[in-house]
Amino acid sequence: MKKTLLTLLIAAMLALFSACSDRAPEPEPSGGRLIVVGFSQVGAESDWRIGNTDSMLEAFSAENGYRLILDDAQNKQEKQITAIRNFINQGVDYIVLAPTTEEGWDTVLQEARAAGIPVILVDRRIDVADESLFTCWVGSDFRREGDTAAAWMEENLPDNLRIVHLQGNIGSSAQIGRSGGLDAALGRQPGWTVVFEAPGDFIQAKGQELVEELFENGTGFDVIYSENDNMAFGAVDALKAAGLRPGKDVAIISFDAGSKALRLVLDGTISLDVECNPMHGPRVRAIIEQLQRGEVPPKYTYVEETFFTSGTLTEETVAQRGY
Ligand code: GYE
Repeated sequence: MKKTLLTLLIAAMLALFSACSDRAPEPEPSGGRLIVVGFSQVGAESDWRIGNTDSMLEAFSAENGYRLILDDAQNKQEKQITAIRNFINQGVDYIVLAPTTEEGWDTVLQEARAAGIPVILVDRRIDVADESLFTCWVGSDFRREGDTAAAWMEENLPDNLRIVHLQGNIGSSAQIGRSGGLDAALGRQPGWTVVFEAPGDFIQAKGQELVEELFENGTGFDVIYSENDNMAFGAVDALKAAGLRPGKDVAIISFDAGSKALRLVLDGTISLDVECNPMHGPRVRAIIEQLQRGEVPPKYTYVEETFFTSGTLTEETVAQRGY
C-alpha cells in the first residue's frame, strides 16, 4: 500500500515537472509578472538593423521585467502582418512594429485595436487613414536627413554633378525621406543630373552589384548618394575593383553613420555620413513605462541627429558608437 502511494506520488511529481519544463522559466521581477511585448522587426538587412535589434533585446530583457517575442520579417510586409496576427492570438500586452513600408497597415491594426492591444511604431512610419490605430511613433526625421545631405553637397561639391542614386527599399520612410531631400535639391541645381537611380534595398551586395553595372555600361559619375552605409560599403568595393579611389575620384554620401562607416569617414573614403540612430530600445521602453503608469506619450518623437565629415569627426566619437 505504502509502495503504491509512493509510486503515485513520484508519478505525479514527474508529470508536474515535465509540464513545467515545456515552458521557458519566467523570472518574476519584483513588481509581478513579466510584460509581454511582441516586436515585429523588418529583417537583418543592415548594420543599422542589427544594432536596432540588439538595442531592443537589451532594453526588453527579463531582468527589466519584460518578455520580448522577436519576429524577423525578412523584409516582407506579409510576414509582418502574420507576425502581428500571431501576437494578437498570443494576447501580448504591447505590439511594437518597425514597418517595412508605409502603406497597407489599416486592416491588421484594426484587428490589434479590436483585441485591445496598443501598437507602438518604431523607426519608419506608416500611412493609415486613422492615426488612432497606433499609440505613438519614435524614430528619425528621414526627410531632414535627406535635406542635410543635399545641403552639404550644394556647399561642398562642384556645381556640375553626375549623381548615382542608390535607393533603399521603395516605399519605406527612410527611402522616401532621403530620396525626397535629393529630389528637392535637383529642382534647385540646374547643373545636377542623376545618371543612374535604382533601389539596392539597403543591402551591401545589391549596392555593389548596381555600381558594377555602371562600369559595364560605361556610365560616368562624380558622386554616389547611397541611402545607407551598407550599400555604400558595396559601392566602395565596386569602385576599388574598377581601379577608382572612393572619396577622391568619386565622392560618397551615406546615411546611418555606424562605426564601420565612420572609420571610412575618418580615412576620407566616405565624404559625408548623415547620422541615423538605431538605439531605440530604451526609447520604446520609456514609452511603455509611461503607458503602464497611465500617461499619454507624445504621438511623434524625433531622435536628435547630426552628420559627420572627416573635418568634424573624432576617433573618440567613433569609439563611443554603439552600432
Ligand atoms: O537606414 C537602413 C536600414 O529604416 C532607418 O533601414 C532605417 C533604415 C536604415 O536597413 O540601414
